[in-house]
Amino acid sequence: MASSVRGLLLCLSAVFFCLQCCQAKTVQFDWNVTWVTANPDGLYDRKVVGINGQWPLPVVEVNKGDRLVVNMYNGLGDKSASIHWHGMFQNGTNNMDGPSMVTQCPIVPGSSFTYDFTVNQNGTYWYHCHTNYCYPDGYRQALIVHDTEAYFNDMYDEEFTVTMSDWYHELIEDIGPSFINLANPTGAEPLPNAFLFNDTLNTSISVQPDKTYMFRLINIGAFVGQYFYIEDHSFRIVEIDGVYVEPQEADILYIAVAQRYSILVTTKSTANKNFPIVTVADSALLDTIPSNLQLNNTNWLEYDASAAHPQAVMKVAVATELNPFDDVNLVPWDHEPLLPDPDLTIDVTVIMQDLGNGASYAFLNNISYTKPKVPTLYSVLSSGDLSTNSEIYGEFTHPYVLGHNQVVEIILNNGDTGTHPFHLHGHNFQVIERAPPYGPNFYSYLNGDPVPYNPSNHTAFPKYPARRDTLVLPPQGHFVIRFVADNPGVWFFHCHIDWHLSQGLAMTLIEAPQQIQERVSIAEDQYAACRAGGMQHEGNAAGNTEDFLDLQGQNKQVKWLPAGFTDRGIIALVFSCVAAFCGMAFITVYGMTGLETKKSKKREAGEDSNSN
Ligand SMILES: *[C@@H]1O[C@H](CO)[C@@H](O)[C@H](O)[C@H]1NC(C)=O
Ligand SMILES: *[C@@H]1O[C@H](CO)[C@@H](O)[C@H](O)[C@H]1NC(C)=O
Ligand SMILES: *[C@@H]1O[C@H](CO)[C@@H](O)[C@H](O)[C@H]1NC(C)=O
Ligand SMILES: *[C@@H]1O[C@H](CO)[C@@H](O)[C@H](O)[C@H]1NC(C)=O
Ligand SMILES: *[C@@H]1O[C@H](CO)[C@@H](O)[C@H](O)[C@H]1NC(C)=O
Ligand SMILES: *[C@@H]1O[C@H](CO)[C@@H](O)[C@H](O)[C@H]1NC(C)=O
Ligand SMILES: *[C@@H]1O[C@H](CO)[C@@H](O)[C@H](O)[C@H]1NC(C)=O
Ligand SMILES: *[C@@H]1O[C@H](CO)[C@@H](O)[C@H](O)[C@H]1NC(C)=O
Ligand SMILES: [Cu+2]
Repeated sequence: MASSVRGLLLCLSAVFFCLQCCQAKTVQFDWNVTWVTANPDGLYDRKVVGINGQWPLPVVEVNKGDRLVVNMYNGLGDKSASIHWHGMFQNGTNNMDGPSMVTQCPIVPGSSFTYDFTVNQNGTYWYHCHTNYCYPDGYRQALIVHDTEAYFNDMYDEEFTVTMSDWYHELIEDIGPSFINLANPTGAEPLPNAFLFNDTLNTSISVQPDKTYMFRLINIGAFVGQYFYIEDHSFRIVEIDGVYVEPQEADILYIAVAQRYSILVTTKSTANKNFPIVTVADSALLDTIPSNLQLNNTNWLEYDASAAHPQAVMKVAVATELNPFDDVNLVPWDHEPLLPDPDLTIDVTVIMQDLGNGASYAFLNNISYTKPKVPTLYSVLSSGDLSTNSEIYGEFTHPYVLGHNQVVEIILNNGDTGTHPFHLHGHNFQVIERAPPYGPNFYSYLNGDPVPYNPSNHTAFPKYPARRDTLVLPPQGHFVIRFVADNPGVWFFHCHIDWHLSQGLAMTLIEAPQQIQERVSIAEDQYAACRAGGMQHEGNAAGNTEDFLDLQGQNKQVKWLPAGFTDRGIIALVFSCVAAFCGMAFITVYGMTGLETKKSKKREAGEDSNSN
């Protein structure tokens, strides 16, 4: 009896599956990626990465179940590229994930690569270049997956996609080299010149009274998180990073780079006013705030185009006093319960420190991610039985081999005074603990030493933990996440601040390598991309195809400072040189004037905590 019922159910589900796949379509694009000129902030014309001569880039929209095929030709002439489909699990298609030297070779100018995968997820995503730092030059845009079954479909009338981002006037290749540099021992990140709202400014979003609108909000920036609110309107959060959540009333969000929120906004019944949509850049991330940088921006929920469009009245003097909703408290719509105690725990601590060349780097447990000579996925595929031995992936890719279907816990402690939005490829994860929480105490751990996670003294874990793919690590605080290793692949775990990624704030998870070997196959054009760039597509991290345990010649992080020589020493040295140099210049010009050198408060505090 029971088995015949089961048989019937199986049969029915097969029929449904079939119906679904018959409706699914292939969405195909040919993208010729070239430089074009744009001026989104009205302040400066610059070269940006365009697709088929166009910028802003096309928003990609698919239905759940569709196959997405993007044939990308790199027509930039002077820059390699690749595309990461941020938030896509790439289950069975790890080779389509996009990060250079993790799952593929960079696509050099003049060559092509075809991304081809099926989308079996719902919600709000984005795509961006994932080779060195290439996305801040404009190579990033929204990716929307429509779901005819979403529980909130009948709760709104119309939807809008809205991105926000930081924006630089200079090409990243022009500012990058002076960032990781002896002359910048504090690791001060380059300052953006503007903050864009949907790749422009001063936008009016036209609405009607007594209606509900869904806004898909995406921070596609490379560095700065933004607060978001609409004057005199609250809203309901219904999705984060592709995970539907129980509707949750809120009025201020903090959206870190790479995070997404879908919210429902119900309009007022009267339509004689327009209301500022306010975005405020998280100035706590900026080492200095130039007087001409507009941190807060006003756009409008426009009820009446002919009425006034007032500027926002700022509620607080500084952004950090805004009190955003804490995403840890969201409950996924699917009520996936707390995962059991982990089979594998990865316990890592973030620090920022100078290495022997005097430049500032970022570390997870003293390792600053340094790319291997062979993409890690290709090492998995060429190493046979040795694929389960983490040594072959090289010490400086910071590899962890995960067993198939293990429950994995990552404890991330922050020995640094900055916030770091961490992203895991290939999964979303349960957020089981974060301290300090969002709100007035978010910076409270800065009053003392960093507070690492203590497994024997933590708050009760949520019954149905929030899940997402990018989570903010608080200054000097910690977070703990869990996921099931049910998606064989090589997955990058990294800070999504592109500057910090370039400083090495990343590690590599090699999930179920034997299952990767069974499931993932590489198309010829993908290996061809390696050959076009003169790179190997077989071997260990050092490119050794004979002896996978011989890592001689692997890429290594810069050597540590000699014992006794501290960051502080370098900073003092550099600043005294700068001061002396400036001093001389001043003396030349003015005869004699005092000079104040502003040190980064952030780094000062950071060093004290590094020695624990
Ligand atoms: C890409 O666009 C550039 C500039 O318009 C053009 O010169 C080139 O032929 C195009 N390449 C391909 C493969 O379409
Ligand atoms: C946006 O509005 C401000 C203030 O009115 C104006 O100075 C600026 O030029 C506008 N920018 C763009 C890109 O429209
Ligand atoms: C934001 O920009 C995208 C791409 O240009 C566009 O498709 C979308 O409609 C814009 N959103 C709004 C609310 O105007
Ligand atoms: C995706 O959509 C389906 C159907 O609407 C829903 O049941 C499922 O919970 C959604 N997945 C997530 C992760 O929210
Ligand atoms: C808003 O911007 C103005 C001008 O950039 C600045 O003086 C002010 O401090 C900002 N307020 C917040 C809360 O960021
Ligand atoms: C990092 O290096 C320091 C100094 O060499 C050492 O004391 C510490 O234990 C290391 N930390 C980890 C997590 O390996
Ligand atoms: C446990 O954690 C709480 C909150 O962080 C702290 O106040 C308390 O002192 C801790 N207790 C022990 C025994 O460490
Ligand atoms: C990947 O697919 C397998 C089935 O092939 C499934 O069991 C697993 O849950 C999926 N994992 C993710 C993260 O989608
Ligand atoms: Cu970071």
